[in-house]
Amino acid sequence: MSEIKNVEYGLEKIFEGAQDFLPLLGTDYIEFYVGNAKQSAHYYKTAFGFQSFAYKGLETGSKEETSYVLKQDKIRIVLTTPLNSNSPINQHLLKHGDGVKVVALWVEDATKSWEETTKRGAKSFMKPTVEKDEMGEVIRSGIHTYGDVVHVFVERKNYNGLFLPGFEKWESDYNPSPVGFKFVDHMVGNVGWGEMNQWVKWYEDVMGFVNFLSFDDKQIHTEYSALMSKVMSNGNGRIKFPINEPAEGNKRSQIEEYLDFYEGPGVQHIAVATDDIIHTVKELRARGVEFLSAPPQAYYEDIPNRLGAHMSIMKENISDLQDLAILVDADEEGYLLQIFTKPVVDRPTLFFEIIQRMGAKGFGAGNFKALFESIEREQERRGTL
Ligand code: TYF
Ligand code: FE
Repeated sequence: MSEIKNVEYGLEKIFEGAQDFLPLLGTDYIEFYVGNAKQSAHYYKTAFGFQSFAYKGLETGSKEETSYVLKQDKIRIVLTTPLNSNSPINQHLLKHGDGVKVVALWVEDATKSWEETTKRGAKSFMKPTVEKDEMGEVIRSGIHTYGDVVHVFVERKNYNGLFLPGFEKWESDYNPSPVGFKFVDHMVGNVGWGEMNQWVKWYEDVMGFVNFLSFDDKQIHTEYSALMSKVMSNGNGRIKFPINEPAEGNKRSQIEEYLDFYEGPGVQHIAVATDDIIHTVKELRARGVEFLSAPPQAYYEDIPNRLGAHMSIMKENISDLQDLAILVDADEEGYLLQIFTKPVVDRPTLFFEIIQRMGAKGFGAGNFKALFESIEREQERRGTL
């Protein structure tokens, strides 16, 4: 069912096409605008094993907004809420509900990143701005991308502080253990009908990314719904942004459902890497995280067949995977294990993916059918299919 655009994806070869006017060192942080940052922070600690890291709010002199920063290995999330009705954050909350506002990227030079991208057509969100404290200085700049999402470039080479000037260390007596999240593997954006290719071109032209995998509606469809997806990557492969758009099907595409409830394009899912998905998923389930339901028995029976030669290197026991509803897929280079949470907000919008790559560089195309059927079972329950 899945056809991979660049079949021999020796990655160096693919990334050769990428431009290096925007060298990216990694994901710096992901900022969510939420209605109640205190309660969201408790949820991300309790349920997802994030650790208390930094804070700004009334106590630190921040009068307009409160932000909690949580960390788990290389992942930093920032949960921000407005403290009064004048804040522009309210507009975002009113329209979208809780969601991702900032996908911040770690760079060597935030000024150059802003200049290179704005001169290629990016709309500025934030001019290069120096923020200082006794630990040094951070320079940030930002550009708008799809919907109300922005990319902020963060330069921290002259900074030894914890997070950013203005934040204090957040010490808490409540410290649930981590669940094994390591880093952000990819972050996916949903864009409007017919808009995918213009955003693909935007990531190519403005950010120097390359399109390294594509899935069209002939590959990605079930009996009911369809979508199209193209994966964009930067030159070193550390930043991967798949972009989805809805396609015409017999019923409402999950992407259309997202666009209706988010009231526009936005971040659909954040995929976090673990090196022990069985442990991670057991922990998450024990802490109340809800996942999409498992595919039928036949899916698990077919795994040896689908994995072929990779079966001999597979360490996990199929019945453990089935018990936890974990999905498996393989490509030329290895296999991968993945699972998807139900939406983590009340609107059917943002969700998380947990992924363990055992050599595979793909996105689980062999799982799309089973995955989309589980999503449709949820849409059916919500009456939104
Ligand atoms: O990121 C991906 O491409 C995979 C599969 O609505 C996927 O995680 C694609 C579209 C979608 C949900 C998951
Ligand atoms: Fe994904």
